[in-house]
Amino acid sequence: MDSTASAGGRILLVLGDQLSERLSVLASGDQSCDRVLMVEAREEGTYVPHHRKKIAFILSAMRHFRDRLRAAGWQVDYVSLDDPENTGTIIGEIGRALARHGLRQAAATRPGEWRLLSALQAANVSLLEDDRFLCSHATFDRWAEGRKQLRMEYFYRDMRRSTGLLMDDEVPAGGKWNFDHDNRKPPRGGLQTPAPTRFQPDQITTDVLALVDAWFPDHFGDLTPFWFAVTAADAEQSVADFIAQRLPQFGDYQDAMQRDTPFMFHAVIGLYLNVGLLDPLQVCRQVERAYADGKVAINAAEGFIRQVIGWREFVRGIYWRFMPEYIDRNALDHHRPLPDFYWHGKTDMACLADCIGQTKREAYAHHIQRLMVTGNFAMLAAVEPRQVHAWYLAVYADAYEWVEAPNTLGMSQFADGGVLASKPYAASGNYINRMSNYCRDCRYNVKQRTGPEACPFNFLYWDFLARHRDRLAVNPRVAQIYRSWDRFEADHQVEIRAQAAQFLDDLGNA
Ligand code: FAD
Ligand code: DLZ
Ligand code: SF4
Repeated sequence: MDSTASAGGRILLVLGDQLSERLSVLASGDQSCDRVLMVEAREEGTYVPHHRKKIAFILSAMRHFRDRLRAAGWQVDYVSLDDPENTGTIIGEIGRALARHGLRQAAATRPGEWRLLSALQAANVSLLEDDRFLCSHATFDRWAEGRKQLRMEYFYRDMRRSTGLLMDDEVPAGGKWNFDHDNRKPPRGGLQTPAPTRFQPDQITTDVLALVDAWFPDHFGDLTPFWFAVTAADAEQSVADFIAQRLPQFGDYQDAMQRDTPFMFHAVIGLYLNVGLLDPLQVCRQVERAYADGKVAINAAEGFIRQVIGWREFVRGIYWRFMPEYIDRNALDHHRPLPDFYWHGKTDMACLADCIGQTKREAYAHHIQRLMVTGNFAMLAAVEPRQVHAWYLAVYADAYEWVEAPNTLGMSQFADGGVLASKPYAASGNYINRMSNYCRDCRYNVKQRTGPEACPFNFLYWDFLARHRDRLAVNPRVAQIYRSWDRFEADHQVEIRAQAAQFLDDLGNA
């Protein structure tokens, strides 16, 4: 029992992304007098207009978890979305639950978002650490303290040492910390990719789908077909299938994109990790075992483990260290509205149409699609980072602010001015052409920089660099690109900038 427990019992709040039986607030509880509270809250579905499939996933996983808790002996108050008494907010429901049971204390595991953290603090809910992560806030702060720059690679090495993952005593397995260099194969010749395991909706999910359809009719995204796992057992099955079928090629094709191939060789487990259906260390140990058994090469195992114990933990550390001001950062002073086609996918740019189309269907895009297509375009088009952030938070089934915001504002928009990334991930159409087969079927010509057929990523890229020269040219990693710009004829530079200006004007009026 934790020190805040009272003789009369407490309300133990379990949020929709806290569906782990070893959650700290449950570990602190007493089944004989405490009551678990789970709430389907309209506000949580609408503070950004979440994808319909994402809402259905969370609510169905919550209902399955409720049943597990009850089977394990917990008394659970579960407030469904259509309960006429439901106030629609987590805080409102904590108040009602306290009154209903004549209790005075409520406790929760710290939520994954500043907004809810402040609300729970204001409501006097006692908060426990979320120890499902491998790096605590205190450990991250100790690591970050006094460093001029926070770079994932060094953080990751410490995480390898502290977890012992892929370590031969003090030495990294395979002799190197990072095999990223081997993980850049383009999808030449068309790749056959085994799809993630699809689960049939059971009665609970079927009921939730009808509820979400009725309650969120105007939200973005296709509700069906719905095939996500909604229990820990099924999520574990997904991991086993990924390791057997896609992990062997995960490393090689980690950055590759192929039209109509939404999942490539990716794990598609972020959504399960982030709600607690999977344990990150356990998944990494399974991947490590596949390497030890000779089933996958080091570049695949290391590439995967780096994402989970490196990037995932690193961005969380950044979020909590720099919030609340982080969310409003706009280092490049970008103010254009998010183009409408981000919500319907209708654009002649084949890469964007494919990435947004699959986002609408699946609530999923893999990392390079998020970073180098939708993210890259938004940055080149000078879209306001907060609007980009709200879009990413809404549309992906794995999106929660602690992980989404640093990826969007820091990695993809450079809005944090370089806290997370050493330079902007800006690229012309050339990168997309090298790493995908999108350009082949596009109405634009990726080889042209200006003119009616020119790929918009090309003139927008050079215009972006020209606009931000004062800020970016001082970075030695970017300076060399300006030498190419300086070699362009003055007329060509003017042409590029005029075409970019016209394109962005038209975008605003589309
Ligand atoms: P895989 O590619 O198979 O990777 C395995 C796991 O590694 C992922 O499930 C995830 O847990 C972890 N991982 C990989 N890259 C990252 C990363 N950069 N940061 C944190 N964890 C990572 N990830 C989210 O979980 N939620 C988000 O809201 C989110 N928003 C993003 C927004 C932008 C603009 C960008 C560029 C990236 C974002 N990511 C986010 C990171 C990454 O794109 C997703 O984690 C990944 O695509 C999830 O698919 P997967 O499970 O198939 O991952
Ligand atoms: C994202 C989400 C949604 C859509 N719905 C609920 C809900 O009805 N009840 C709930 O407890 N949690 C939900 N969530 C997850 C919360 O928004 C999440 O806990 C916070 O954003 C913190 O990460
Ligand atoms: Fe995208 Fe340009 Fe290639 Fe078209 S030509 S798919 S817009 S990168």
